Amino acid sequence: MKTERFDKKLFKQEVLNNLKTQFRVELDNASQQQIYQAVAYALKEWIIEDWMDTQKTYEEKDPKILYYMSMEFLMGRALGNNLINMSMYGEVKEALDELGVDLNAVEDQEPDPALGNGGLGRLAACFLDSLATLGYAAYGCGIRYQYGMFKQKIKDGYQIEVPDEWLKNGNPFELKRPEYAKEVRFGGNIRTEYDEATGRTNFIQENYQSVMAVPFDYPIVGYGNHIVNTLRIWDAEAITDFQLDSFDKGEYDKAVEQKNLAKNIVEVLYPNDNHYEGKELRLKQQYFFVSASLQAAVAKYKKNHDDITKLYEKMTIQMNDTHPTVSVAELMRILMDEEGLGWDEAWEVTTKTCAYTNHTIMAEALEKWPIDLFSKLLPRVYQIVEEIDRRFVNKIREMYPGNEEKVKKMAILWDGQVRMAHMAIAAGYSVNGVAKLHTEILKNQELKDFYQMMPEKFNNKTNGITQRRFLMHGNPLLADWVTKKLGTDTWATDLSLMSGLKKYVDDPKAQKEFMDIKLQNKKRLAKYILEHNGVEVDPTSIFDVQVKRLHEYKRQLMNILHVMYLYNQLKKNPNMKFYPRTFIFGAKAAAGYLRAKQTIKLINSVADKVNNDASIKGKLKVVFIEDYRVSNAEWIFAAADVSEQISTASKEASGTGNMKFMLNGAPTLGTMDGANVEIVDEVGAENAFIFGMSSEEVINYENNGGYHPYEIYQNDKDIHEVLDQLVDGTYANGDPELYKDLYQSLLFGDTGSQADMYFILKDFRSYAEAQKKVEEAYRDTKGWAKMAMTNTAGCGKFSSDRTIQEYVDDIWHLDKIR
Ligand code: 26M
Repeated sequence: MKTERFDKKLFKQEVLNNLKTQFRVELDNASQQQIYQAVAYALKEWIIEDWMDTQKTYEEKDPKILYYMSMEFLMGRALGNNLINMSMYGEVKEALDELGVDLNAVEDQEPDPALGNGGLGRLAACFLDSLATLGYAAYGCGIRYQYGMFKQKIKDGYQIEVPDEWLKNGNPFELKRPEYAKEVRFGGNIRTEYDEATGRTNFIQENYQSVMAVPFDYPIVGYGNHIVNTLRIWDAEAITDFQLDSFDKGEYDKAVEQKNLAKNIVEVLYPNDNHYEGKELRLKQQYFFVSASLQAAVAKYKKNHDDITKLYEKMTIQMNDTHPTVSVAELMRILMDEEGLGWDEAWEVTTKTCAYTNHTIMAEALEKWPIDLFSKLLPRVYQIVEEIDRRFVNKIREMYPGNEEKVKKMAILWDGQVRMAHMAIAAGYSVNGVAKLHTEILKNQELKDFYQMMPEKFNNKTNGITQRRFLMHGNPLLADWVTKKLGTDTWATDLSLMSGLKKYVDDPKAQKEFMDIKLQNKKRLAKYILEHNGVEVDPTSIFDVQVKRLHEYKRQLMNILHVMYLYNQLKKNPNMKFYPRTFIFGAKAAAGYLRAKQTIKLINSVADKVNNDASIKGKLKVVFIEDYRVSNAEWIFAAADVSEQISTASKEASGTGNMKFMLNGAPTLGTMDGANVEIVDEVGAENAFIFGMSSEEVINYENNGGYHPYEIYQNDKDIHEVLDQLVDGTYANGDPELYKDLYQSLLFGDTGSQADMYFILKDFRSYAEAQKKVEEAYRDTKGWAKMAMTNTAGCGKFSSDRTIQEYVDDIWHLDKIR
């Protein structure tokens, strides 16, 4: 099926044929799902050729390979994206039109592969897209969860979690590779045995349980370059009877246990974002995919190379947060126990191979495994961690003689715990943060001692996003307009060209075209909202959007409190000057995060009340979009006027939604946090609405025991009123208890935690003022168009292509394939 040019007739034939051979149906009788499958399989035939060619080229050219290790890949739908990257979207749309089939409806049949929580997982997906597009040999390595991120239903305003059966109808794009299966061992004990012949001590794991890790490969299609990389995610299968040692055969209990282990290990993605819980199964997941991936990577290297001590010349491992950092010890194990290297040789290879990215400074996200859990599950790996720690502590003592405070702060093993970040930093050749401010906070606060000891390891890599999905696919109207204005479509692989739009920001015709496209996209979203929420929203109102995971530090609560405040004003003064506004929220809360769930309920309660109050004449609407995910995100970004990025300064490592809004022409309403700082650098303060405390101020308060929100409550009557409404039943059918916890958390805190830990009341006034400025700015139609266009024109830096090129230049040093 190798064709430089798309053959429409052939493609249609393929689709009809697939319907017949797979489902025994003619087009007229086929369900939409069957049509989706038939189209996807037809496309796969096109992809496979490029996939095989790419892998053959890699074999021949022997480039250095990146292994991007991540517990999460939030890929989103593949069909439309693959069509875009293969430059086949328009033609396939036409082909299907001729068959009387609507490509949009077909795309809508694909379940969103949601093997990720939020920012970290989506970043991994953008990185894979950019790596393939730039022509670098790379594997994404992860887990093929049976159930990805839960589907969110809203019932009576509450979040309900529904299992995500994304594999129910099979997956046309995946390829099972049983020939690369690897065994992964857990538990048991380690027997040491002196080997006379080699003079070495062997470490033999006994009485363990094991599972087979079986990889499934997904094609990652580069844009317009025929390069197809691989996302390799591992499924678990039980070791079958005939694979058991003869000694083990007949051990019925063990066979059942191993079956359960295999079933449980890949069952479900933990739906926590930025929050660690010391669950044994989670550690099993981590070791499972790390061990399988590294075994496969080393085997691949050995196929074409003899000298294992040069491994780092041909492969590098990027650890996406601490989740896969057991890689460090597992690579040491493979190099020593299986490849026969001594400690020093193995350490040199490992420390030249592994690199670590930090994505958060939230203390509750740091992974610290209890030693007894860790050592029982991974007895040999734990021995290695002990030795890494012993040597690292020696090094600390050498550098800081007599300073046991340093040991306490930096040791890997401390207080009965394995501190995973410390191991990653001790062993990694690179440690990076994900935005300038974040990296500075790492260097000067969170990881200060490590930075002082090993400054050469630290570097910044500001995040980015792929314009192929978030503009070309998500906003085709704007994409076409940009191409027309720039006279080229090469911004698809060079987003810096967007700056060429700057010359149009004052051009009335261009302004009108730009805002017209925004209106079309707002109408598309309004229709979606009507269909899904039964709420009518006015496409000419300001679409003010906050979509992201629900977390206290992201302050969705501040946003909705501000809506309550506006509503109070409108009620008291129905004729006040007020530009119609639609506040749009989308967010999943971790299943066990009560305060986050209460916030969702509150948003929905406010929506109910406000949307049904005829007295405010529809000037204010509130919408909570159910099941926020990659596919509906694409539409939401395209339709947004205002991008809410309102985290407590210092808490949001980077944010990437902020960049997707900017790309689509929505100015940022935000704090000086994460990558917002760099967005303001690019567009200028006059093209954003910045408010609130700086990160220094926040950190200062934190170091001095917080502040007194109660004083604000007493002195500010509007805030007083809004807070009282949390406990007087206004939004709770008279139930004063429903939002009591939210109220308490703001004014008094819990035992052991500060009142209003995220400075909501402290920043409230400044937020409300910024919101007023938004309204004023929006009234100035031309001024707003200019501001929106300036954001789109200024987004060049935030392509993940730029980010990946920086990782390649400064960290990975990969060879470019042409
Ligand atoms: C940890 C332990 C157990 C279960 C789950 C976790 C866990 C899962 C996801 C912890 C953190 C997780 O994600 C963190 C994350 O998404 N961080 C975000 O990363 C983005 C990409 O760098 C940044 O843009 C965001 O600012 C940052 O919050």
